[in-house]
Amino acid sequence: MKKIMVTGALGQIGSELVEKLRHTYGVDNVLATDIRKIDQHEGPFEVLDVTDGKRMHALAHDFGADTMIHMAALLSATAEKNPVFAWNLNMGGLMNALEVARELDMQFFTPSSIGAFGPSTPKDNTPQDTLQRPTTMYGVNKVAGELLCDYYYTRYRLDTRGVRFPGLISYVTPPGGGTTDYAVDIYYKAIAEGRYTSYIAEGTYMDMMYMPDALQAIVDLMEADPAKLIHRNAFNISAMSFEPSQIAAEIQKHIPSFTMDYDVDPVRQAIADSWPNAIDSSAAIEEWGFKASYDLEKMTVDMLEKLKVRLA
Ligand code: AKB
Repeated sequence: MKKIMVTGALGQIGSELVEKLRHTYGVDNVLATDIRKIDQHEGPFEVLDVTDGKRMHALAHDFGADTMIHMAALLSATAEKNPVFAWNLNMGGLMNALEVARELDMQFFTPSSIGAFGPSTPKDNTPQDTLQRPTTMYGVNKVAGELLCDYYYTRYRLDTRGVRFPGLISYVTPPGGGTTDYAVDIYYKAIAEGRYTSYIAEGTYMDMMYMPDALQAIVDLMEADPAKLIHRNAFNISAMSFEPSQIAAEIQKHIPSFTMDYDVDPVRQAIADSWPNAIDSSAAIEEWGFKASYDLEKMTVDMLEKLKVRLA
């Protein structure tokens, strides 16, 4: 049985991922770590600042971890507010996690993002291997991270794997500081207030995915036959691409009185404008069988149903 250490375990992806991994591999085989402390946690939990490489090594060693899932990072909009801090956390944390994985011979996963692309990247059907000249600190971190993971594989044969996540939508843990967060907020506001003001302009397409598909993708990639992986790190994966008025229209099918207006945030809009409209996931489909079960319609039904219960 795998022994997995997760960093950023209380974040948007981490909190649900830990639950899924514990369900799959056993509660005691998954060590959750985060810089935040919480009073109650079901299963092993340790406080960890990922810039502290020594503590990361000690925790992984003492737990007997054979797999590192490194999730701790600042998202795009927050990184733009404090680029130096973002570089130190995103790159320092990743470097520490890779070094710990190398020293303890662990399998390794870390996510990249559609943020690793920039304005000169082809916008539609964005290829797996293409021009990557991002204009955000987050994007610079993600490209550097992709290269670093490739480097650890070619130089040390460390079993590094990763995907480029699109915007992730979930009813469990809200995201913080991302550009795609509007596509989560809109569901909360639709139920709580019956209206939403979008900070992203009409006509701005971005790739998105429902959280259960994202979690399954991590497990599937980590379990994939290494002989079939040509890319290993930074696989394009997407489940859908839409712009704000399309998600609003989908919500209106269930809440006819729902309305949306716009108050565009120039910083997040500029980031969104620099990202692709829709990426091509065919390398992930061919090399390890990536598959998404939720499209916009199915996700909206589930989000509204689950949120109604949660917000009641
Ligand atoms: C963000 O918006 O920063 C993230 C991402 C696409 O990486 N959700």
